[in-house]
Amino acid sequence: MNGAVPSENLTLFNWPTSTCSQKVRIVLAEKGLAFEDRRLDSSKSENLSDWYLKLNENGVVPTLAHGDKIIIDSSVIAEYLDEVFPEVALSPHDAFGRARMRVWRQFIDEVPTPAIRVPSYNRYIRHKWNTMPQDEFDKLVAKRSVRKHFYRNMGRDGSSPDEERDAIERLRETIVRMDRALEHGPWMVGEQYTLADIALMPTLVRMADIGLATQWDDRPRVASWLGRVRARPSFNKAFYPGSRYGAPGSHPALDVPTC
Ligand SMILES: N[C@@H](CCC(=O)N[C@@H](CS)C(=O)NCC(=O)O)C(=O)O
Repeated sequence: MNGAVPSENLTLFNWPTSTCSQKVRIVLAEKGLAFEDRRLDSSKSENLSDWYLKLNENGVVPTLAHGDKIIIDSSVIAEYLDEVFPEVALSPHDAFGRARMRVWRQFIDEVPTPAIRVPSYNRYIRHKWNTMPQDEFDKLVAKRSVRKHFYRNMGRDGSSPDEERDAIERLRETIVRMDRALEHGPWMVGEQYTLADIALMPTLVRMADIGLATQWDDRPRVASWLGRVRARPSFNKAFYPGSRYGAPGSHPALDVPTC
């Protein structure tokens, strides 16, 4: 439990270091919603257990249970929470503003979210895999659904230098777009802090934690945006000790088999 009695019958199945889980934890914190924090054991691949696959056939975290309703996919969960608990609004009130925010959602889910996996695995996680016998690795990969091909392509040794370069290029493209949008800030879609800010934050925190903060050395608007999101009370609630790589109190990298 996250220090409060769940008042809305919300349970979040997640794990500390997952960027998609962090996104939903920020939404919950911004809205002041109490929830049961059900942390899956990623070192035991609990996300692939039969009981969890019944909740989320993709075998990924997070999953939200709201009473007997099950919602999957972090962007969908974030919008669901914003609709069902509108008191603290995290979306613009006008349709055009919401459309601009959702353009960010599409871009984030397509570009930086898959890109950040590559340096995260290469720099932290592959050390877990490359000491594992090949047949054990193959079995774990075969159990996966949506991530099977990513793991198979990556193999035990991590992604190739070309793939890492491409991923960093996509992350850099994200920073450049953010910088352009922040000209009309202070937030990604203007005056209001929205789900677009929340969805970007875990990727930038991860970039900083794995040595990629230099990507915004020449983009002071992005650096100050990051300072502003980190100054919000929701930040420390969502990024508690043990939920970040390379940060004080961080999760021991070798025990983290997934990002
Ligand atoms: N589209 C999903 C993606 C979730 C996702 O990829 N979660 C990662 C952790 S950040 C995961 O569970 N990976 C499991 C694995 O690699 O086996 C969402 O946004 O919730």
